[in-house]
Amino acid sequence: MSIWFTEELHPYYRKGIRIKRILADEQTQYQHLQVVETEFFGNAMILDGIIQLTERDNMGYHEMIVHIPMLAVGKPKRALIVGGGDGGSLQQVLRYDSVEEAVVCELDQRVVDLSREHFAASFGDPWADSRARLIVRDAFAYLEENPGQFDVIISDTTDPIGMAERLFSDEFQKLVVRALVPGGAAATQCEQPFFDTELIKQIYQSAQEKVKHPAYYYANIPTYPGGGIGFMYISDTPWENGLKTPYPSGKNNYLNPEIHKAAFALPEFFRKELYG
Ligand code: SPD
Repeated sequence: MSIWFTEELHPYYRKGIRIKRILADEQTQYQHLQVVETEFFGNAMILDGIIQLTERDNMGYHEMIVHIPMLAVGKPKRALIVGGGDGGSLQQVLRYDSVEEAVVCELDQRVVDLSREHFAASFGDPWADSRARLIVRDAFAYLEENPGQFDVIISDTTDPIGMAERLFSDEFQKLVVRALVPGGAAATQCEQPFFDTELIKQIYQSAQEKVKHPAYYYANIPTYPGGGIGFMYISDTPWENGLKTPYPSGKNNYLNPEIHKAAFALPEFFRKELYG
């Protein structure tokens, strides 16, 4: 079998990848979950018709959403991953010897189960690490109950559609900031400068009201719309602090010191929109 999978996240833009076979296809309690083997990108996870990750290009996403806040904080002890049931962010968080506990608050147990089955070659089994704790629960409720608990929070979510829309709200951001220890840092999945300019502006403005050093940064991921995705860094600690921190053990495949700095450089049209 060889078929094209076409994704239409925006009504005016489509992209496609060629698929060799379907490895899993089920309707969970929350979403349509597919795992496919692709022609070029290795295995891919698709949720409600939207590509979440592929084995070949997920490193840009997971290394950047995790290491930018982790390095800025220095020696993070407790980290929270909101979403992230695939284990990609968890794998990166656990590279830090300083981490004593990494909590993953994921709504859909099936994302965890099918990822363990189909992405072990890429992510290993981070869940087997004694520092990892999975909480299958709505992140809003969990954050409400856990103020001042985390050095780093990573909001590794789907796109702002349906039930995930509120994870991009001011209310959610408030809870994230409240759940950080003083000087802690968060990074949230923050979409695409060309397609989501207004949403990113809103999220940045919200962050400006809550922390001293919010900033937007970007990574190249060919299987996401526009070839990449951005993140909002949210902290009273400047992201630049991370430039001086040694990398954790293990291998980076995307992040290096040049990428770390360059990720915060924005194209002029977008820089003006965001920073004026
Ligand atoms: N448009 C796709 C955005 C996907 C963001 N979530 C990725 C989850 C990987 N852990």
